[in-house]
Amino acid sequence: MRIWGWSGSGGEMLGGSRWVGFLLAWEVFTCLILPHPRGAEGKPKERRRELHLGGIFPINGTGGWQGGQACQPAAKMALDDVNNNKDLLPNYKLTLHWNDSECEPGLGAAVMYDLLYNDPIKLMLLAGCSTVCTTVAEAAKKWNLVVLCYGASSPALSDRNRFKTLFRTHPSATVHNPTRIKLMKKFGWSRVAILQQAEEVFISTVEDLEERCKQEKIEIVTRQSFLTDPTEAVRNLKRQDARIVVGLFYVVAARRVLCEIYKQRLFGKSYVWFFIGWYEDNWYENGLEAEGINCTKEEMRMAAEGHLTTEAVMWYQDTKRTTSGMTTDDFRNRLHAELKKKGFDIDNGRYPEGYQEAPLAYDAVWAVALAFNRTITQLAKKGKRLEDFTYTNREIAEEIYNAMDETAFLGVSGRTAFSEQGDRIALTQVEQMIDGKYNLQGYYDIENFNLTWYGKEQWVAGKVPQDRTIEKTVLRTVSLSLYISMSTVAGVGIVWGLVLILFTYTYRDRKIIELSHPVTNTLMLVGHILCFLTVFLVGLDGQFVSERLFGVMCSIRKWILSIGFTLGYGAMFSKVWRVHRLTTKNKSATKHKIQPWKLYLLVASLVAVEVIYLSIWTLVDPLRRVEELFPPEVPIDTDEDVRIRPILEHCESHYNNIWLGITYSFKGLLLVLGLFLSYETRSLKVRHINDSRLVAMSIYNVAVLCLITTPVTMIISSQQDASFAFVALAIIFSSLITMGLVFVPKVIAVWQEGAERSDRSSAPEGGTTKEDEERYGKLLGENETLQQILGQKEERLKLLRNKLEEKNVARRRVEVVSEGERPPPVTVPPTTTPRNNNLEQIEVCGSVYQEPSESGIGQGLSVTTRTPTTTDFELSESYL
Ligand code: ABU
Repeated sequence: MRIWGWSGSGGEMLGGSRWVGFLLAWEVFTCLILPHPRGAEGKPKERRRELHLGGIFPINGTGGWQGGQACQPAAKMALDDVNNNKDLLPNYKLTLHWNDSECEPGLGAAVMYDLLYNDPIKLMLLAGCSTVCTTVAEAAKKWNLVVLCYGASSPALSDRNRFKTLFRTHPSATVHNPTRIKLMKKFGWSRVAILQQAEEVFISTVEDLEERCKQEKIEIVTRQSFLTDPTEAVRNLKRQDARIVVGLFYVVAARRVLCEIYKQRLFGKSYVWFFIGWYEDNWYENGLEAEGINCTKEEMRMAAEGHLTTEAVMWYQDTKRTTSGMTTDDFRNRLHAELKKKGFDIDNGRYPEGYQEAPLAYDAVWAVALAFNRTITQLAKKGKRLEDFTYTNREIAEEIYNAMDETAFLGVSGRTAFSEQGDRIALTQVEQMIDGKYNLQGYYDIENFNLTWYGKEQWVAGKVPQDRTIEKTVLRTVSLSLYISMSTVAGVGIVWGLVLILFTYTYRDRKIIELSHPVTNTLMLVGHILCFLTVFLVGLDGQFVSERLFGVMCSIRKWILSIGFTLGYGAMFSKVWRVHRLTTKNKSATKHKIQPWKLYLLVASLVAVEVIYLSIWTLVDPLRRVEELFPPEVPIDTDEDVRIRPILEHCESHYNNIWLGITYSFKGLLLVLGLFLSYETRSLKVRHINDSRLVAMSIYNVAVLCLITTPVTMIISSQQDASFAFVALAIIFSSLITMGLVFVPKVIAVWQEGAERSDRSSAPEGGTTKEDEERYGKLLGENETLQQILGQKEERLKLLRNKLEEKNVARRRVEVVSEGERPPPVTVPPTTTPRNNNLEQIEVCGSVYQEPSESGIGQGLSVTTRTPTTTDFELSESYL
């Protein structure tokens, strides 16, 4: 490894420790052989003693901070200036021995050991790049060496216990954090993310930032770190919907991050990136090819547009002359000249890395000179000399340390002094990239919490980006047109129900109404009206009622629908139930009239059970308003950075499933039982419940609709329109069809009766009327008469048969007595009556029954008649 250095006065390059001997020999030669150089006054110049410094500069590395590119020329300038300043270190000359660390801690340590294990003894070390400074500063104390870092921002270096002999002219990276927090508060960002390279400098900065965010109640939504490849970390930021991101990384990593930002489209109006401000101005365009970055300059520029940077102010802002005698502009001009000599295209804005920190390197050398000056004075008081320092001399080391601690001067980087932790106190500046160039936006004085803001920031679309996607909750409500149409139909149903109640009451004495149990029918109609009413209530959602009222509405509609269903269905159920009971009883029982109270009792029992159940439900675990949240949706009709979070109101109890389970089990059982009874009694007509078959049909209709609707509405409960439409249509259809089936025939019959003004009434559906009754009685009488006639005829036949038999016996006897004079035998001709003559036709109840004769042979007629059962039932064709 080569160690390069330059002599403070001449600046010529020397290489390696082997040259030290040559140097000494040259010194001896010049002192003894050559004439002494003369001062201005022509006096021989006193020979200047050399004070040696060790320098570690990051220059040619591929990662980290290669700030030595500008800092090394700046340090050389400072060395020249110090050595040329006759008031400073008189009779001494500072010499710097340095090498490149490439910002690699391992290489930096090797450079340090080379400096320390090779003569001359170094009085102090200068170092740059946090990772190298950390290594060097931790080790240097073993050699009683003070380390001064001109380019290390790691907050970790502020630990005095760990880095006992460290000073730095570079401010700690923590100075950015108050500035960042200040800006976040200024722009109303309370949700931020952090993306960092996995280096101690950034880790410790982030720890400090997290602490400050916590104090200021700023949420850190995610903290992503990466070693070299930021791809996944940037993707994670996108997944977490990070909008305001603080990025902490060295410049090479920054380019990779920026390219990924472009690929993930994490730039533009919705994003703000905070970058570190010490990258050179055109950092995002440099080295793209060499570093294998897969983005064009234009893409990088697009991604970089609008980002903010924070940085400690490293250039003295005033025009005053500094301790070195230069103004900031003088320094800049000289530095530019030096850099141009080194081949940097400064005129075209091509600054080397470390350009920002160059004043810090310059001031570092001045700080050393000033500290040595003070140390020499202090040591002189003790009769000691600075040049007598060895790596084991703690006394001189302490003097150097104390002198450094007390050093304060106005440098080209501003006022240079060191805190107790050896940190530089500095102002921070904020810049924003606008049209590819950094624009100064303001300063923040972290000591006085004073933000100077110029208000020149620019945002895409002219609006400060949001720290998150604003989520607007939108209540999903039933479509108004659907609600109105369903409610209109339900309203018609209610009116129709009321008309039918009036009709039933008005014509309650008509046989057709009377025999259909008008009270039960009225209960049925009331039930249907309540069900229609529920259609209005089911559609009354958040667009009509407040949240509190919605909860009350839940219970009201539950009660109304349940009671309505129980009345409507219960009334129908009671009819088919009675019909079925009658078919299973003996004939004598069926001869009695049906007791209406039995129907009412059944309906009342069902309603009572319902009321008890609903009361328990309402008291124990009442229904309340529950919100169902849907995944956020991106609105298509707006440019705003919003997402819509739909919510849907439901009525639920805490133990909803249990309550629904009980409800559906009970009602399901009732429906299935109703279906069964309807099927069983499908062919029966009962005189005293003349509309039982129509009611059975209605039960089919209601049961089928309920059994389909209930599971379907549970499945589609998240689709408010479909769900409402399904429930409403089920209620409307089942009620209207039932009302149509049961009541329309009655209305027609009554209407026809009234229109014809006739005594005869049509019996709808073969139902029994008054005329039927009379005809039925007449037929019974006829039947009895016929029975009597038949009995008489039977008797007569029997008599005739007996007589015939007797005649035959007498004839045979005559033949036996007069055997000789036997007359020719007499044969009785066989009966030749056609078969159908053996049948007697009897009309019963309008039906013709044909029964075969018991005696199909012989002359006698044997007629068996079947007496019709005089029950209330008649067989009829099945309607199914
Ligand atoms: N401003 C450059 C800091 C470099 C570093 O801390 O490593």
